[in-house]
Amino acid sequence: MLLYEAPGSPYAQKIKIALREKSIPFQVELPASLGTGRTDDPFGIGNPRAEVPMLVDGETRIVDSTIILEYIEDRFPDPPLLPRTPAARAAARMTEDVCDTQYEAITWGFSEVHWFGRATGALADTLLSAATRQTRVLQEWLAGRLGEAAWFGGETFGWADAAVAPLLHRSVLNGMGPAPGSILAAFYARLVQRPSVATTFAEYAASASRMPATVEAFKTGGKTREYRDHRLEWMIKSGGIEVVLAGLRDGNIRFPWPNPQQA
Ligand SMILES: N[C@@H](CCC(=O)N[C@@H](CS)C(=O)NCC(=O)O)C(=O)O
Repeated sequence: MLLYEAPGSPYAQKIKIALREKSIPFQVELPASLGTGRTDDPFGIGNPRAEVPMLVDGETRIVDSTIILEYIEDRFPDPPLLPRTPAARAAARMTEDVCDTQYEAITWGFSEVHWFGRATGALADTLLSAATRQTRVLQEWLAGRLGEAAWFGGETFGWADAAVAPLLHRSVLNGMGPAPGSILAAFYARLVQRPSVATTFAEYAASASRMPATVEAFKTGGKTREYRDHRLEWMIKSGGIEVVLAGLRDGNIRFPWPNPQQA
């Protein structure tokens, strides 16, 4: 199986953790066209939004990390990542959904300011303090769902843990990790010991040296940032509508497929 991915993508990290938990061998490829929205290469086949992750399994091509996770669980049921009871399965999916939407948007917003320099001065302060406050809300919500359990699904590492891991890790790297001594800090300490997670985080760390070149490609290399879904919502609700307007004016942001300019 081939996974089109980017080591820093939390959605791709979720899939790599899941594949590793199930001991499924896979190859990875970082698409050269990522960040352009172009679909004229193999990565673009069956992937109109040109987003990672995309899983290729023979003739089957699947996009969207939640749908990929469902596919992996259906195709390789052992060991299961979803818990057994309908209620617990729904709980795992709800945790994943919040991580993929609200939590991811916060970490993305932080990067837009910190790495991509979309805001400076007072606007940067506004956006970063919004990210800090919202991260706290999300982490409190997660701690409430975890309770005293070792993992989100109970005693066994599973679906929700794979979804939480990349976002919690990103928060830690951003200096917004859980409070020392908290339930979530203890969970994070367990998480980084897990081989599937440790390998995935190590790949992310190894890719960090490419970050300045990535940032440059978005400034001068014809790449544009995709302001999609909850990310766009985050930027606007957190006080960054000017960032969106400047990006549109300067032509360095884009919206998802279909392109409004397309015939
Ligand atoms: N809903 C999708 C979101 C995937 C996504 O947004 N991926 C980002 C990387 S983290 C991407 O590929 N963006 C395309 C781009 O920036 O051009 C999923 O769950 O897989």
